[in-house]
This record gives sequence, C-alpha cells and structure tokens, in this order.
Amino acid sequence: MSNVQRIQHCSHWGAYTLLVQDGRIVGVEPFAHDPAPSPIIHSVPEWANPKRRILRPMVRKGWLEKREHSDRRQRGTDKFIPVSWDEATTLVADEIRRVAGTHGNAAIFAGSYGWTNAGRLHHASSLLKRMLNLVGGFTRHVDTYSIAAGPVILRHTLGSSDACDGRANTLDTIAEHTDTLVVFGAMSPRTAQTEAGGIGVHRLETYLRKIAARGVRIIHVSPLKDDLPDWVGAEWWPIRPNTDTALMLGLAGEILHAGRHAQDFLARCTSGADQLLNYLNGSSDGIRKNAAWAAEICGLDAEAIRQLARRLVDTRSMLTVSWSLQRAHHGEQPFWAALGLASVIGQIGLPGGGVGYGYGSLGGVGSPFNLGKSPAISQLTRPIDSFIPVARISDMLLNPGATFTYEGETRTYPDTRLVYWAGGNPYHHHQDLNRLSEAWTRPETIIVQDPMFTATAQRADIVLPATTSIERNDLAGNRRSDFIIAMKQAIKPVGDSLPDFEIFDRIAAKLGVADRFNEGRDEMGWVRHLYDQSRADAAERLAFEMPDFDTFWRDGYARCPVRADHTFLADFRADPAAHALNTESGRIVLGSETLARLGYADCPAHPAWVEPAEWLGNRHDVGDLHMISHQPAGRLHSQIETGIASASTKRNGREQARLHPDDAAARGIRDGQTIRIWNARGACLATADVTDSVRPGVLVLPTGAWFTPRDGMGIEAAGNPNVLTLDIGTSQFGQGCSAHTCLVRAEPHIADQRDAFEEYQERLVALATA
Ligand SMILES: Nc1nc2c(c(=O)[nH]1)N[C@H]1C(S)=C(S)[C@@H](COP(=O)(O)OP(=O)(O)OC[C@H]3O[C@@H](n4cnc5c(=O)[nH]c(N)nc54)[C@H](O)[C@@H]3O)O[C@H]1N2
Ligand SMILES: Nc1nc2c(c(=O)[nH]1)N[C@H]1C(S)=C(S)[C@@H](COP(=O)(O)OP(=O)(O)OC[C@H]3O[C@@H](n4cnc5c(=O)[nH]c(N)nc54)[C@H](O)[C@@H]3O)O[C@H]1N2
Ligand SMILES: [Mo]
Repeated sequence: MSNVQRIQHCSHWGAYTLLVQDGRIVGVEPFAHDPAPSPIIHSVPEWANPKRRILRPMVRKGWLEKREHSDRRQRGTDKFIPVSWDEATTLVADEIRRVAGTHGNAAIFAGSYGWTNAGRLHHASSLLKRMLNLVGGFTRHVDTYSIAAGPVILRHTLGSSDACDGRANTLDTIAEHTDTLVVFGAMSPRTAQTEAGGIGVHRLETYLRKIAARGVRIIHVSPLKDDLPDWVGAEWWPIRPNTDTALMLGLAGEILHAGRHAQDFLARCTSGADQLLNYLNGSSDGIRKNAAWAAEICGLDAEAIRQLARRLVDTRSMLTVSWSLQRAHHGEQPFWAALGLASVIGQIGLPGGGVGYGYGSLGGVGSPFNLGKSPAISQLTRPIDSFIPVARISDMLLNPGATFTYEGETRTYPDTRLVYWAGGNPYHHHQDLNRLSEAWTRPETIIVQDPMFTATAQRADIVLPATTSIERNDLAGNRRSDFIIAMKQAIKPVGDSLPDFEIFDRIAAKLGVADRFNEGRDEMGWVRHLYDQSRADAAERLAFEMPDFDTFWRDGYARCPVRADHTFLADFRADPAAHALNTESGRIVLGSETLARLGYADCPAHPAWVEPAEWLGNRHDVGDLHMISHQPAGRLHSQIETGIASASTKRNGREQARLHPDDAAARGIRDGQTIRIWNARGACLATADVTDSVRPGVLVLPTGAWFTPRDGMGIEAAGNPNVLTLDIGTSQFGQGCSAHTCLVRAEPHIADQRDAFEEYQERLVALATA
C-alpha cells in the first residue's frame, strides 16, 4: 500500500501500530516485542465510528431551562440541546462555583472512578482532580472496584498492599522453584490481556508454559474450568462460589491437626497466631476446621483436601489468589485466610513459596516490575479530606449525612449536589443498577465527559465530548510494565470532540486557574515533561539510562528499569525484627487487636468463615444459580463494546451466559436460546451457552454489555449483569464491592430476537436529535 502511515500507539490491552491512509485506519499490527498480543487491538478502529460517539457538547433540555431546579427524573429521557464549547465550559465553571459557594466543595463528587484511556497525560479523572484541587477540592473515593477489601485487610495484616499490587513473588521464581501451585480463582490470559496504563509485553502464557513444562502439580480451585488454560494440565476443583475461605481454613486445620504446622515461623514472624489456631482446632467455637468441614461447605471431596494438606507441607508450595475472590461479600476473608494458611505452611519468604494475589488479574502482575517512576500528571495537593469507599456511591447519593465505617473509622456521607464523571462508566461498573438509577436522581447536576455516548452520558445534564486516545498525543506506562510507550495521534478528532487536557484547561481558564493547571505547557510539552521526569528518576535513583525524549518518540518505546526474580518477604523471614512490617506487631497479623477492639461480626479478629449474604449453601432455594459476573474476554469492561473483538464473543446480538447442561435441562433451556436471568433486583436477557466447563449451580455472565433497559418492562436487553448484582459493602471494615456474591434464576425467554445494539442505538438517536 502506498502512502500508508505507521503510527505507534498503546491502550490498556497493549501496544500496537495503527496503519493510517487518507486519515482513516486501514489496519492494526501488534507490537513487535509482544509474544501474546491481545485481539482487542483490532477493535480500536471502532473508536472512529461517529455513530457511537458524542459529537458535540450538549445540555439536557430540562436542565438548560431550570438548572438545579430541573426534574431530575427526566435524565435519560429528555432531549439534549447542542451548545458551543464556550457555552458548555461556562456552564460547567459556573456550576462548580455555585455548588462550592453555596454548599461547600465536599458537595462536589469527583471520585470519577474509571479506567479512561492508557495515556498518562490525558488521564481524565486525574485531570479532573487536578483542576478541582485548584478551586477548593471535592469528595473523592478510596480503593478501586478491582481491589478494596483485599488491600484494606492486607495493609492491617501484612503492613502494605504490595502482595496484591504485583510485588509478591514474581512468576519467574514460581516457574523455577514451586512444586505445588494452588490457584484460587484464575490465572488467565483472558484477564491478563489488560493492564492499567498499558502493557508492552504479555508474559503470563510464557510463565504458565514454563510452569507446565517443569511438571509443577497445579490445583485449580474455581467454579469455572477455563480460568486456567487447558494446556497447563491442572487438576480442576470446581468449588462452590464464595466458599474458598472455608477450603483454606480446612487445609490449615488439617495441617495443624497433623502437627505439621510451622511452629517456628508462626512464633518468629506472626502475631495473634493462637487465635487462629484455637479457631482451627475448634476450642474457640466448638467446630473443628478440617477437610470434612470444608468439603461440606465448598462442595469438594474431603479426601482430596486431606491429601493436598499433606502435599502443601511436604513440597515447596505456593498459593495464588485472584482479585475476584475479594470482590465478594466478606472478601477480606479469603485474602487473610490465604495468608493464614501460608503462615501455617511456613514457606513465606522462601523462593517459590508463600502466597501472592492477583496473578494474571492484570497483565503485569507477576511479571518483572518497574522500579522507576511511572509517568503521571500530578493531581496537586488536596485542600479538603472528604471521601467515600469507591463502591459506596449509591449509599452516598441516597443517604446524605448518614454515617459509614471504613478501616475502623466512622465518617459521614457528604450532601452531593454536583457529580462530575470523566473517564468512567458507573452504568457499567456499579452493582444493582436499578438502585443506582434511583440514587442518580438525587444530585442537582451531573456532568459526564467521555468520547462515547455511554449509558452514563445519556443520563447526564451536561455532556462533554472527549477525543479518544488515537486523536491526540500521549504516553503509556505503569508500575507493572517494563516499557513506556508512545501514544501518537493517528486521526483527527471525531466531531467537535477535544482532548481531555484541553477541555479541563478551558474550564480552568473560566475558573481563573489555567496558569496553575497547565504550568505553561501544551500537549507535547507535557508528554515530554512526563517522560523526562521518569528518565531523570531512572538515572538518578537507579543509574539506569533511558533514551532521550526525541529518541523515545521516534522509536515509539523505551525500556524501564525492572526487578525480576523477586521473592516476597525474603528479608523479613531472615530477620523479622530488622525488617519489621508496618502492622500493629511489626509481624504478620493472624489475630488482630484492632479488629478485636472493633468487634465487627462481618470482619472478625482472625481469618474466619463467615457466610456470605447470598450463596449456594444451606439457605438457598432450589432453582437459584450463583452468578459470576467476571471480566469480558473481548473487551475492557464496557470499552469498545461494539468492536470486532467484543462482537465475536456474542451470540444473537447479546452477551452469552454460561450454565451447566444439568441446570439448563432442569429449566428447559437449550444452547443458543435467549434466556431471562432475574432476581428481586432486576432482570436481563442473554444467550444461553450450555457447557460443562462451569460447576453445576453456577451461571457465568461477563460484565460490560452496554446498559439497554427496556422502558417500563424492567428488563435489560443486552445482558448487563449489574442489574442483578448486590450493592453491599464487603464488610464494615473494607467496604469493597460485592459483585461476585449474587443469586439469580434463569428461564427461556420466548420473545423477539432483536439485536441489543440496535435497541441501544435507537435510544442514542432519540436523545440526540434535538
Ligand atoms: N458485576 C461486576 N461489576 C464489576 C466488576 C465485576 O467483576 N463484576 N468489576 C469491576 C472492576 S474490577 C472495574 S475496574 C470496573 C470498571 O469500570 P469502569 O472503569 O468504569 O469501566 P470502563 O468501561 O473501562 O469505563 C471507562 C470509560 O472511560 C471512557 N474513556 C475511554 N477513554 C477515554 C478518554 O480518553 N477520556 C475520557 N474522558 N473517557 C474515556 C470509556 O468510553 C468508558 O466509558 O467495573 C467493576 N464492575
Ligand atoms: N479482557 C479483559 N481483561 C481484564 C478486564 C476486562 O474488562 N477485560 N478487566 C481488568 C480489571 S479492571 C481487573 S480488576 C481484573 C480482574 O481480575 P479478576 O478479578 O482475576 O477477574 P474476574 O474475571 O473477575 O475473575 C476471575 C475468575 O475468578 C473466578 N471466581 C469468581 N468468584 C470466585 C470464587 O468465589 N471462588 C473462586 N475460587 N473463584 C471465583 C471466576 O470463575 C472468574 O472467572 O481483570 C482485568 N482484565
Ligand atoms: Mo478492575
């Protein structure tokens, strides 16, 4: 092809080259250094499709007429009126001033959770926070939907969240030293496709092949068989969802009853171990935690559990726990119980031994990690300290002034008048969307900034169209990636959209703080500056030479200083006093004084089995299925839902729900049929995928289908599982989201076979044709 330009770019799913001819993308090629590129790169051209985009700034008709007195129930129904950028930015700046002046800055909620794009300059929520910190601040969020209960409990029991942030044992050491690997959840190329801030090299499969080639015995504990690739040769233990804590405690109990527990390690390196051991041997509650006890709860074989317990202490053993396990009611417990089990085994700090969290949950977890400074634009300092735990958004909007607890503190929800969301999609990510829809009627004003006409943007008062990353210049990088990658502009902005930095710079100008917002730099000035900061840090702190900016920009990538071959807590194990952890005892906490003082029934003072609110245990009704709403294979969350990689995972224009042949037969469901999935919170449609790769009693429906409610019928047409999920905190302590705790029913749906995209698109046309 003649006159085809080759343009280096990167997204959360990896680096790639865009082939551009006459201003159009005509091809996508993977990054030459990537052994396992993600198919999602081929969805990128869909970003340029104007049908999916917000083409100009728009204001909801009712809001334009009545401002804070508008009928907020018309969100999502009222027509939008197009306005100029000058009008739009004036409306936004005036509204920020009004709310801050009348109600105080805490009445502005700008937590704005979301993955936005991989660029470190045009990182929408960071820029929003930077701008608002210059005018008095805002209410923010803490933790993430990905991990909240996990890091909260690990900070108290292990002194930091490093072990779940990609700084536990690196996978190269596991491939080399581990004999027995127990995988709780997944270690899947499906989720390892993505990494927040982009990834140069997808390495999970390379490590898994090494692990398999060395004949490591792998026990895979998950309700879904393909959470580990077939070729790894694991033994599948199809556990009942949300019961892993019982299995971990049962294994620890077996080891204790056999007298094989690591007494020396427990004494030297842990505190409060007696509380855990007394619970395991039943002296604290009269119930012995052993294989038989665990088997009953988990729906697994008791003898297999007994044998595994022996093997864990006879061989070098490593436990891995996916982030998904803590995205469930009492999600603190599986993370803490795994730490307890690893302590009882006593191999923490030895090569290939111990416990780690989130391997493969993101592509960089377990890979060599970046020791340098990852490029990031500063959010500046916070003038106020108002926050909510990230997943308590509906609670906050519905209950202004009410109290909530977090990490042992009691705080108050602010009275939110203005919500500004940039680069996130709560109608994708939040649980119980019908409850969110009620909460969404509470704020006086909602501003959404996004390239796509998302379900959230449809329900805003002011929508600001951002460009996608391929319409501007930026750079990608993060703490778990060994490359910084150039993200070069490939095409012109679609419609009247503007780069996020430009949008906030214009609003900052109206608020009189542009100088401090932009510090005198334009887009390329900032890209250069952020790169130079990382380069200088690598040189000064680590004596690592990165190429100069012009070389980086010409080549399209630069390598960062990384650490491979890392054994977590090796120093601490060797000398616990000299390398004390940042916990109440300086050691691993297995019985917590802090939690004992708090006395929370839903987060006890030692790792414990506490029944989740919904599960397939004794109290469920026959006919219930436990729904796992895991990450979608063909896209990142709701991003590029209509792209080729995402569309190829659908059937009959809908998301597919996997269920076991026995469950399908019992309900008269045939493979490929449209089914209705429902519970007391909502209902959605999906296409049945009948397969014995799921445990009986479990239904797997990926997240990310664009929220397409049918007016008046209470049914969602595209297969968005969050109309069904439960919106409660993991516990009073961690307050994470409990997405994976959810019972549903399913039945054949005798109705039209309409493509859900078409229904979605009709709504967009109806809203935007003013
Ligand atoms: N049931 C259930 N729910 C879940 C989960 C689950 O396991 N089960 N998982 C949870 C998890 S782990 C997460 S992280 C969340 C993810 O939730 P989100 O991060 O909110 O999901 P995304 O779809 O990635 O939303 C990103 C938004 O940013 C927009 N965007 C992309 N690029 C740009 C840009 O350059 N500028 C601007 N302004 N916007 C941009 C996209 O169009 C999209 O609307 O979902 C959570 N929800
Ligand atoms: N392709 C793609 N990759 C992604 C994302 C995406 O949207 N698309 N999102 C990214 C993000 S933001 C995050 S945070 C990570 C999340 O990474 P994870 O949390 O690891 O991913 P999930 O897909 O939610 O869950 C992994 C598996 O855990 C299993 N599981 C669920 N509940 C239980 C349980 O109670 N016990 C056991 N033993 N297993 C259980 C399910 O079978 C599920 O398939 O994924 C990232 N990777
Ligand atoms: Mo996440």
